Amino acid sequence: MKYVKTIGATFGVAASLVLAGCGDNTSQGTKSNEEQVSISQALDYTITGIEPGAGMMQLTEMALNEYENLKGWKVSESSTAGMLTMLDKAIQSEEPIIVTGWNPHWKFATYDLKYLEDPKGTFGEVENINTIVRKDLKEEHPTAYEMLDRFYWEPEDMEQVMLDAQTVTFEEAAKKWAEQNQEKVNEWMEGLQSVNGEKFELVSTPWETEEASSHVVKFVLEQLGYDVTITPVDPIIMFQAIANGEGDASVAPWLPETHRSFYEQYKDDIIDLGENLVGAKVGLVVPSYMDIDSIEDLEPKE
Ligand code: PBE
Repeated sequence: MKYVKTIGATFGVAASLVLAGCGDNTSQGTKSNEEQVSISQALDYTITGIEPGAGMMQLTEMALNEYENLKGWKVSESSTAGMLTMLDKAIQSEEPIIVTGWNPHWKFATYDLKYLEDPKGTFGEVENINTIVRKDLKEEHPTAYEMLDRFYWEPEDMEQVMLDAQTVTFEEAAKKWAEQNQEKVNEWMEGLQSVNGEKFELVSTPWETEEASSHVVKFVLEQLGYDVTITPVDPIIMFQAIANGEGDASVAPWLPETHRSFYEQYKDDIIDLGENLVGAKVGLVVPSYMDIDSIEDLEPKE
């Protein structure tokens, strides 16, 4: 699917003009024309969100507090699938929409989208995905600990698994990736002592990015002889489970911003093995045909 960048074909042209090339406060002078509906009004001052437990939802709430021009705005709770349906519907009719978005994600390949500039840096610049393990993992499961410590891949690797998983299961997509990237997988396994069916609990979150990474790690740990379970939970529960030892490890924390508050809360009770991926991103995302570029182009609700 490819969407042509035109200005407000179905959404009023007046609305686009109000915001076109505006810096701060521009709508003030144009209020006289009652016909004009700004993008902010058309959106009913609402950002389309995802699952209430997502780190992104917290960040978006923070943005609503930090940006004065977002006074009176709200973020709607939904699900990732619900948000994607709303995004698709808006794009089909070229209407405005603002969603909580992130990379890696196929929506950027499917639609023509852009991140709104974030001058206050609420959503951070680059996000990383880290590996965390429970405190006594190194002593109890040295092989798994060492493999997890070595686990590191690129956004393109994760995207490959996510792309394949659109037609096959994540299990199969992860296996295929591992088979096509033997060299990398061998490095993660090299010299490690195999185990004999020991149970291993990987705690994850429900998003496709984490389905991809968790299934690749599961596959490799299984090659080393572990019996691996993946349990997807809300981000806060993931940190909690590693902190209290109910789960063994997670490759799902997004840092420094997305899961910052959860991380801060549990950091003394977990072992952080550092990044397993660098170059993710989170932010407010809009279709490219929308005539706004920055969060600061939005108007407060009067
Ligand atoms: N996400 C995808 C998650 C983490 C991975 C950005 C939607 C979140 O907690 O917001």
